[in-house]
Amino acid sequence: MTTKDKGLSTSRRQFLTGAAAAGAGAVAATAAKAAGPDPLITELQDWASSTGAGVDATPYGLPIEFESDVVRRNVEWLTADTISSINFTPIHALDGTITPQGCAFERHHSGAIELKKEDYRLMINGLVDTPLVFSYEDLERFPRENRVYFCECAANTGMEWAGAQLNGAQFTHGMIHNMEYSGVSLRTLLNEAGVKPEGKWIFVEGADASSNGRSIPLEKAMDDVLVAFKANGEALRMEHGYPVRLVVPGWEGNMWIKWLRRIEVTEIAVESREETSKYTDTMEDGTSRKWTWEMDAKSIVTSPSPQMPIKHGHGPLVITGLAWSGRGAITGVDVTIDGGKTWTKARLAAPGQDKALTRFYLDIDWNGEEMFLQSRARDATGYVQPTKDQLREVRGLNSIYHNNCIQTWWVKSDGEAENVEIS
Ligand SMILES: Nc1nc2c(c(=O)[nH]1)N[C@H]1C(S)=C(S)[C@@H](COP(=O)(O)O)O[C@H]1N2
Ligand SMILES: [Mo]
Repeated sequence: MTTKDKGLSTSRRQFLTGAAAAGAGAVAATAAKAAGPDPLITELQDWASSTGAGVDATPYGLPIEFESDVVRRNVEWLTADTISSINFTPIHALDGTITPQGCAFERHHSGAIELKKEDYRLMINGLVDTPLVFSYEDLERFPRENRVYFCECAANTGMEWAGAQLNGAQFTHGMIHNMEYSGVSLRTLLNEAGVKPEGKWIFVEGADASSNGRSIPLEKAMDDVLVAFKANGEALRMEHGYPVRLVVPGWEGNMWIKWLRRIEVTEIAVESREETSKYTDTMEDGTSRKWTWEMDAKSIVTSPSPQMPIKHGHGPLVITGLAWSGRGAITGVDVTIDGGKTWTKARLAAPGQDKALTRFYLDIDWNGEEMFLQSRARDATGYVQPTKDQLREVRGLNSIYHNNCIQTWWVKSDGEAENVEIS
């Protein structure tokens, strides 16, 4: 692959100069058009013959209408009830690493609630020296931090255990978003209340009807957890927990309590519904895995993919995707186009960040033959993302949560792609 790679850059150069000189091959269609005068170049266009929209037209801007398909989507059979439900981030159509709030997946157990800052209260009670209640304004007066983290629902890719099912990266891997959070370290607030020596856990709950209560070991609570009120620079959107949510870096999305209402310091874990009957995985022998908090290293090719077919024919092709790990930074991503026979190191757009999405690229010269496209992530602990078969060997077939297996897209010679399994 390495020697082939070197060849690629040459042919890429030839291709690009060829295009400019109206060359043949893959560029035939473009070149034919370029042979005659292109009205888009030679004629005065509407958008240049009159003035555009004024600065008062969009006090708060929305994406341009031509991008109206870059939206959250549901899977119908998963969404019989839209109140206790989930939708998916259009990861296939995004680039970079930051997820705009407007299209970041949502997961609610009892719908998104409207909670005003004035009505917001956060209580810390239980095994503390001084039980405390904070208003929103109180929280704003503690030293603030800014950090970027991914939030992945434990059920992401959960529909793919038994076989390839959903046709698109948005549906197979879109229960994830990655934002820059501004907020107060939970450690700061816990220290303000003073945790008693018997305090070993916290139980966190939201102000919504479900409350979504979860237990978190004190060690994690005192480590990198944030009480966040801004995401990507602006207030949290209602659906992401306005005005305040918990950010639990690297750990399953269910623990990221939205509309955060109460933190109780306890001696033992509460073992709530969300950590017993839900968010546990039944193994082959009938026992259940619990406390599976960390999200294992995972990656996905976002393009080409079923919702992002190759439309430009053979020649230069940008393969891109995302990688992440709940155990730290991504240190490498490999990509294969032949179903895992040969792997090539992908280029990371930036060095992997702690518990945040990493964008990768592989620039190839596609010969127009079908591909079995996969990506494989590696994290700072040395852990390597497993194949589907390897994961099933350990976990069996009764799981829903924590499916971090390698995904395969079958890209056909016409550029269309399909979700498949290979073994
Ligand atoms: N209060 C509250 N917090 C909650 C939930 C909820 O229903 N209520 N859902 C949880 C689940 S299962 C996930 S995956 C994440 C999703 O966060 P998002 O809606 O911002 O994507 O929020 C978590 N926090
Ligand atoms: Mo979730």
